[in-house]
Amino acid sequence: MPTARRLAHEFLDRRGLTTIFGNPGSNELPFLAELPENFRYVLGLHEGAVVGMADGYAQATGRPVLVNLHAAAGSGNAMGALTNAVHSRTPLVLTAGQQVRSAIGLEAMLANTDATQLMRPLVGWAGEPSCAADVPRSLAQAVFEAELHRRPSYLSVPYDDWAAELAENPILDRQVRRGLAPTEAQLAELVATIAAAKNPALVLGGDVDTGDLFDRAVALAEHLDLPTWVAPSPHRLPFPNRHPLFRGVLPAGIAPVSAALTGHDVVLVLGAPVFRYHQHVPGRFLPAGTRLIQVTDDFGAAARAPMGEALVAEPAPVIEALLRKVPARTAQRGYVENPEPKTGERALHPEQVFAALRDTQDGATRYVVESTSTNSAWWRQMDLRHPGSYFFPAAGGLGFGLPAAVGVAMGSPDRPVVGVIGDGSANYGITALWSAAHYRVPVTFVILRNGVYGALRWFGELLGTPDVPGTEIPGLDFTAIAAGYGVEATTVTDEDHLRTQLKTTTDGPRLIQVDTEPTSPE
Ligand code: TZD
Repeated sequence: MPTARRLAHEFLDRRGLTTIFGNPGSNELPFLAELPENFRYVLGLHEGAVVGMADGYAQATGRPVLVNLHAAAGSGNAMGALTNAVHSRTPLVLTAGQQVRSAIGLEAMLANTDATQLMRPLVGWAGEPSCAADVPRSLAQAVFEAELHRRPSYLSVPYDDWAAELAENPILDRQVRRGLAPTEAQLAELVATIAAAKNPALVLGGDVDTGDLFDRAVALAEHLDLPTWVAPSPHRLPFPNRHPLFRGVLPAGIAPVSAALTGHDVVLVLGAPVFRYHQHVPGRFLPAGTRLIQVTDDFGAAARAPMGEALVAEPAPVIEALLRKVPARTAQRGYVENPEPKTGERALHPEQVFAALRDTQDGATRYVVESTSTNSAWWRQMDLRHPGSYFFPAAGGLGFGLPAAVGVAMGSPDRPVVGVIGDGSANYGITALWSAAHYRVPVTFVILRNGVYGALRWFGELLGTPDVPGTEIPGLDFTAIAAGYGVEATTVTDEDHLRTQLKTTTDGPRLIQVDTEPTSPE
């Protein structure tokens, strides 16, 4: 008779979840024993880095990924990074080892007390099998919950369950698929609304890129000559940022969004919450006379929106219906040039760094960005034309960028990957450098060293609290830190040196530390 472990491995194998990101402890060892040869275990040295790498890998591959955490302590360490995975809707399947069943109630060391409550409200579903015989089904549920809800799930398994001998299990053959198409009537109404609109606009969210709809979104915007924004606080780029129809990233405040959309009678929002505001700037949610229609397959995002209409459906069939049924208008195509980069006085301006990346890196490069005060410089200087070119921490939780760059590079060996990381942000996920070195992951980390928490200084001004402590971080040397983790590194201070460095390639990880001038994100 097969063991619970054998059935679990077989189930994961059949579903293609054969790369496991983890940091193990004693409770997890019985699950990891006898791992089939085609499985790969990617070790991260801290659970924040484990989840960041898994998130990047899952986003790059478009597939659910198994994460193995150690009991309550490892799960707790993972929670900060998990906030990002929740908002990027990454289907991470988190598993954690539990004490043996007889030791949970008496709270022996490493008992995960109330394990199913620990990760709420971040995970969409959390479970612990009620008996060993229910382990394979529970694991299947954890995978399907993550895939169907596009939200991390969590399964805690007592470690004495894995050796239990069980009957063959029909769970191995299950197929669970997702398909949320609108009805014909809903499509017809939407088509009529857009066809009748005098001055419609398009707002795209990260789900458009996640759902492989980047090119179709361009086709739609060009077909209908739609001015196109990216929804506030983007974690992916769903549209080429130098396209003549691109109007930019909508500001993340209530009144500024309303101001930006003024003059449009219909605003079609595809694959985004409405909206992910950040700085609190109260006002009208929408300009007078503007009708907003949100199409999302995220039930929660539709339910909690403060205004507008929502159609809960995948954006893909909506895009195709509009392309087929609304008559074409003439639109501009192609790409517009970037402005001249601003220059720094005492150190490089971030715009000089980004212009150098744009000029030296392959056009298909994937960028994982966690540099918070350089936002406007980034969009002014980059020219991103390909799907899956941009990844940012979706909940603003630092510690995503460096590990996610490793995960994205592991998940897409066919495209170069560059992590653009602030000198503050880099510290939260720094141990991923070791994984990058250990697995020889081809990834370039560009660390922008401005010596401060730049975004916080800007926010301090915004909130009328400019004199706060804790925003200076002098004295960090990432070349020394990188050397300690086994990653080769250099410091550059001038533009020519930066460009020369960026043109060289290696088959493993490397880190370029660039001294930059503090700037404001707007
Ligand atoms: N801790 C975590 C986990 N996430 C956060 N977002 C913060 C703290 C607060 N925070 C920001 O929101 S931005 C920022 C902090 C500390 C500064 C990041 O500094 P940096 O980039 O050097 O990476 P800039 O360009 O200097 O802002």
